[in-house]
Amino acid sequence: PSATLREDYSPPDWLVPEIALDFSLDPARTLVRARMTVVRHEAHDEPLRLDGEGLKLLEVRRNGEKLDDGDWMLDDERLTIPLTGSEATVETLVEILPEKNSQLMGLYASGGILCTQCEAEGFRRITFFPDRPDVLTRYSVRMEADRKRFPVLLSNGDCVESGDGENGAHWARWEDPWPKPCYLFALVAGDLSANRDTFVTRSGKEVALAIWVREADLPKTSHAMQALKDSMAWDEHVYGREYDLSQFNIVAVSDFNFGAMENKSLNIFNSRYILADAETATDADFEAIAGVVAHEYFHNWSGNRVTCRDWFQLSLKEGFTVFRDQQFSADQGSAAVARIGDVRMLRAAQFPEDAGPLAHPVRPESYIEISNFYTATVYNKGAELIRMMHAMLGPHDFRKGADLYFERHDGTAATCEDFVTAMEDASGTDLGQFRLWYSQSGTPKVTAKLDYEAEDASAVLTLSQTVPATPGQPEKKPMAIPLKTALLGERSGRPIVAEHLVMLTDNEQEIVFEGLREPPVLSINRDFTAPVAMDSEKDPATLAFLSAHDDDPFARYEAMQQLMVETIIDAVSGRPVDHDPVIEAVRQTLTDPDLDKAFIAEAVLLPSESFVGDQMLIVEPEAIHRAREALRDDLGETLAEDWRAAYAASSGNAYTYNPAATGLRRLRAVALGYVAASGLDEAPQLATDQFESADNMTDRQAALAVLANSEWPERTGALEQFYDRYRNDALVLDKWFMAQALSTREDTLASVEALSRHPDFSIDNPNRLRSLVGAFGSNQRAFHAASGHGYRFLADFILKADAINPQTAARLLPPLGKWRRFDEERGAMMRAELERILAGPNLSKDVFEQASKSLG
Ligand code: DPP
Ligand code: ZN
Repeated sequence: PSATLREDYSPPDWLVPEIALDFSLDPARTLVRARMTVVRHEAHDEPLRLDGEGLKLLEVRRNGEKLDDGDWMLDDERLTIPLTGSEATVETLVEILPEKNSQLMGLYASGGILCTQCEAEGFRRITFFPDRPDVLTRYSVRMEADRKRFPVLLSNGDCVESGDGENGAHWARWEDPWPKPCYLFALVAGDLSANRDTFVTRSGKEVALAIWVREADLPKTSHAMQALKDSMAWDEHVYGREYDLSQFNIVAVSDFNFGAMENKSLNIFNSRYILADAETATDADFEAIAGVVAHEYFHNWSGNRVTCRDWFQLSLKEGFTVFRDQQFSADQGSAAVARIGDVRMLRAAQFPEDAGPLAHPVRPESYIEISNFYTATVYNKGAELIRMMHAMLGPHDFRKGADLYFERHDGTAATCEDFVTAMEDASGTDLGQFRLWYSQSGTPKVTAKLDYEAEDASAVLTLSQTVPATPGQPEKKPMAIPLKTALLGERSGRPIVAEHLVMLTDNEQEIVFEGLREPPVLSINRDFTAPVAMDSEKDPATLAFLSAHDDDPFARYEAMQQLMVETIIDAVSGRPVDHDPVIEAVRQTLTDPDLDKAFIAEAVLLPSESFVGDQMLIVEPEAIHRAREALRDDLGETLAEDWRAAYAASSGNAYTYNPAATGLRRLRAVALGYVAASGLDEAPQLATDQFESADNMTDRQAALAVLANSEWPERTGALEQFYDRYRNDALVLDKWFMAQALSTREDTLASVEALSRHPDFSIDNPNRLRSLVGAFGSNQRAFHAASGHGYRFLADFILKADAINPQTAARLLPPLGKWRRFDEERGAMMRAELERILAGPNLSKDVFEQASKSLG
């Protein structure tokens, strides 16, 4: 397979201002007639080339006239039609087989519903078309289907006509007035019921809202509906962006590669990001639903009104939209806790990517399969880039920049460069060096050292940066790194130099602070201003001080995390271990009455085993597990009374969903975990009671997780009960698989292997596959079992899944790419599995690219 390069971009030869699509829908065999107007774009002699994949071509017409086979050319990827003149009408008729479409790209069937997924290159699996985001087209869509099986027919825009057909069929015609790239096309046909509502925009236009699900799921749609209305209001209020059509539809389906898709006015969602009620969804699920509903809605401006010129610019819409949904979520509850969550996610998914063989810039230079670039780098690091511009420009100028960007590029396909230029022009800030963030991959490493001169009451801050070599980028230039910085007084614990933005732009830089009233302690990269790995050479006492006193909640959390990580790494490395500073810091935070409960819960949680592993040159999974468990047990035992008290204080409330209540449940879950670690006799009973009497899924799942990690005899019964209770609810059953796949017990690998033969396991459903096999790949201890059987298990599944759904298969692969970070035996076994995958028959481009780069 060959690579597509960013530098090879050239504008389309032919534009398609209009298309009329006519679907004769049947899951077994669907006919698609496409009539498009094509217009020559600038002067050239190129024929019309239309992308197509897996289509059975039945007919081609040019300007109304049927063409013979010799008049056009067809290969695996393309239909080529010679055209003269500057404009023509081209018509094709193709046959597709939705029921056989297991890739879930193009038109497919999910639980009796016909639906589409076109981003990035799925439209070519529906009809022949120039499948690239810089071709913007007005769509008119007619569809006909059996009325009984498919009573609801939806597409983009508005339904302008409908009626009855022959033999029990009915039809509808939808028109979308806004030209759009084909990846935003959508169609749905099915037996669906709607939760309907309305939203009145600030200029007084009424928008009809509907969330379409199976009838039995209707009661689970109210949270998503509220999130949609909140998002619509938020985007008007914060970005001045109003909705631009008279209806907005969301459809939830059970089989979906992504979380959701922002098709113009017809969002299609993975049901896990729509359906929720107290009994079946956790607080984290509720938050994720609001975040994804907001994300897809925000795409209407950042993605749809202004789209991407080519797929190398994916972060233009994704980075900006993730930043927007993060801002939205921060506004819904505790901003500090939201920020901690963003960073946790970035560090769990993006930092390892940036440090491994699949590292790529936020704006990649090349790809073999674009589906492989829907990554944490493009999304989450991309969002951090937007956030840094927000920090450098300030909210006022950032908004001016966003306004200018929308004004300049509305209705067009733009680039990341266009976005940065708009920010620059609106604010007068020079972002020249900052642009390197788009082209250089790798997480910059920043060291910060503060030297205090008591005699002249001054201090010198020495900052330095290095950007590590990454695949294809051996040499790096210094980046422009914004760092919110303050100095705290060592005696008072108060800020003595107020927070301000320091720009690190050279390899090394010195900053002098004068007039210091007392010895200073450095607080830097507050609120995680820049996505860097910070080494500020602080001793445990200083970290403990900051974890108790830093006035920036993120920095406070960060100091505690660092203290915990260093303590665990000391133990792993065989250095003398002192748990006391961690225990004391946790005690102070846990018992601080002024702190928000949700914040306490985040702050006292130990870093994950994989995060600790990521900080080591060579990861030692067993030793990390042991050291972390030892610290957990010590924390549990030494602070047993405090955990019991925190548990009791956060218990006994009837379920409600609001930030205060979710904070209490979060702390309760964390406290239960530590009570379990304390070895208190009552722990199994406490967990079992919570499991059995919970009036909501957050508490029940938290107890199940503790039980699933335990060696207690109560474990088996709890897992059985959970299964019996929820066996008919696919989304909850996913949690059951996941709790076992994430268990830190010794026998997890064996139990995951057994679960993969469970009658409810299915490799075809991406959610189920991810809940078992995906979760297992992220379980450092189990996946890296010294036998190598974890590697073999994952590789077997990647090969099996690749034959069904290459996109989803390829996303399971990254854990194997970490082989350089493990000892020789493990590394060799991981490489052997990658090689076995590469030797697989009929390997997809998706898996080929990930496996070959991972070996590289
Ligand atoms: N559906 C994916 C997202 O919203 C791709 N656009 O991020
Ligand atoms: Zn998105």
